[in-house]
Amino acid sequence: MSGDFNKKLIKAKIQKSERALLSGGKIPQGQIQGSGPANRHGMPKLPPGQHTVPNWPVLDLGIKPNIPLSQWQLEVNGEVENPYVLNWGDFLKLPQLTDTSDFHCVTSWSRMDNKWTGVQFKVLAEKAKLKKTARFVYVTGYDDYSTNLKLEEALDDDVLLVHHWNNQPLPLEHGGPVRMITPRKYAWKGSKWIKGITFLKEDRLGFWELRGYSNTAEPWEDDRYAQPQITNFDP
Ligand SMILES: Nc1nc2c(c(=O)[nH]1)N[C@H]1C(S)=C(S)[C@@H](COP(=O)(O)O)O[C@H]1N2
Ligand SMILES: [Mo]
Repeated sequence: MSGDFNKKLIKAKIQKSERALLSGGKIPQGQIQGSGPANRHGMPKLPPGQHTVPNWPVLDLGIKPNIPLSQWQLEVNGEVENPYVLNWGDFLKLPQLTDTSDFHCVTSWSRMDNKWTGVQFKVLAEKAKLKKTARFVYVTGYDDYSTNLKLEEALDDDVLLVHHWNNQPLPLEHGGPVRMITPRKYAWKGSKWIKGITFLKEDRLGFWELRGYSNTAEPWEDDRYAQPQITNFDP
């Protein structure tokens, strides 16, 4: 499958993050102060350097895996007492939540007020019965994408594995049937086409975290880029 990756696109993104780092890690158009009413996280609704878009752009690695619901599985494992695999029916039987939140892409667009329906990450974590040693989370997608979070960040109330967006099934190009969303982090921290969640003792960098995106990824701190540890795509 790795032959299908859009290496040109990945290379261009790495180069962009390297250039941005040279200019201080901020995006070149400069700092725009967030405006609008404070959201429920006590922050301006729009993070610095972001602009809102009415549409929803699609970003991926050049692959859009099409997983039939009959074959869809989510595997949860690692530093847990109760590792498990869910099929589609199991997933829908978990408590479902509808929540409205914003989506901030590192490339500077934000799509505000998305109505999401899905399962809270923390529900999946509780079901797994975390060991005390679980401190980090590593998430993988059906396209072999990966990303990572601190456990406490992943347990935020608004971190969801969503299957509906604005009352419609999540479109394939946006990660359907199920993707993760991380409204308080840049959007690359939420894997589309989610396949696996592993709880870890130590942090493990994901696809973009290895290739020049910030590990902490704080939108309200304009925290976008970091020194890349890998500069090519080498699966
Ligand atoms: N599995 C997977 N998840 C992914 C990505 C990807 O390439 N593969 N791209 C990330 C990036 S960089 C962004 S900005 C968002 C884009 O989500 P969207 O295409 O729905 O806008 O998904 C993130 N999650
Ligand atoms: Mo992105």
